[in-house]
Amino acid sequence: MDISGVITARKALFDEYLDRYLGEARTASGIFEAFAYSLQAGGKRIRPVLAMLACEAAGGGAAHALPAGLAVEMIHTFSLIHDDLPALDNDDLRRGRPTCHRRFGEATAILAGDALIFQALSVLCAAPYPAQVKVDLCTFLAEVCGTNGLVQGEHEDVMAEGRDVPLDTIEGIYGRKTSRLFEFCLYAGARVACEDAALTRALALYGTHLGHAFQAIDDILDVTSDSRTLGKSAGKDIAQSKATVVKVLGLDGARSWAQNATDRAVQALDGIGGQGTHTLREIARWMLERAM
Ligand code: GRG
Repeated sequence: MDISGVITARKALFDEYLDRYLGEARTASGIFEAFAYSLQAGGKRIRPVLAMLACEAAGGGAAHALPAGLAVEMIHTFSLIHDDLPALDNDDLRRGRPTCHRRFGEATAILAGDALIFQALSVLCAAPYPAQVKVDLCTFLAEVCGTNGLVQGEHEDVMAEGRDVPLDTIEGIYGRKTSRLFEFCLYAGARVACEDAALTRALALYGTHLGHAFQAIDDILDVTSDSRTLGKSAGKDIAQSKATVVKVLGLDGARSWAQNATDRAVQALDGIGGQGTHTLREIARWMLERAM
């Protein structure tokens, strides 16, 4: 299977949809300019792609997951803008461009990030999904972002800087700051396509383990790659003494840890058949090898 072809095609569908959305939503404001700058800066779009693939695995068409994918990419972009702020990671480079606060100033970046959260909810509420599906998506999105998700994970990540923390603490941080949003992507793609709760749960669990592997590879690349390839500052984890699996296990140990998480992701799909889950298995293996 040409897995990069599968990803490229879904990414192109998403980028077209995003451009259309921004064309229609455009306002003559500094906030909108910063908001669109960060959303259109590129990025792998792996989260919307996963939502589309989950939708396909659950019997729907990829395009049906686009509003859910856009909402999740907005939340992800918001989290990157805020993560890059001086009070958090204080970064200058993101997606190959100056970070939002470097380009527009800190106040505008904070507010553009805030706007992305609310626009994400607005996109979900306006989506052509049944009312109950929209309620389920908004409810779950709030859960994975809140005090048992993204925000909590980011706080734990910042608090763990410079400290010696055990592996299970790092697993908890990865789970909340990265995996919960992956879990949401898979959940959302399945939820908009079907009413099969067991299938939706299995896909969401795949997303959880995949998120762990993804974050571990992100941390490995921070050490082994360079800023030009990654489009963001490499080498920061060691400089800031971040709590990562690389710090605790070394590079080889971190690779095995990512491999185990990938195996668990693939196992979560056991018993589910179809071409769609075959693609998800392939993508999990492909992600282990990613170079950016
Ligand atoms: C209020 C929802 C909310 C969050 C605020 C700032 C913050 C709390 C959370 C940030 C968490 C964070 C930065 C996690 C890192 C996850 C990660 C691996 C990001 C990189 O993702 P890629 O590689 O980036 O998919 P691209 O640019 O390709 O989209």
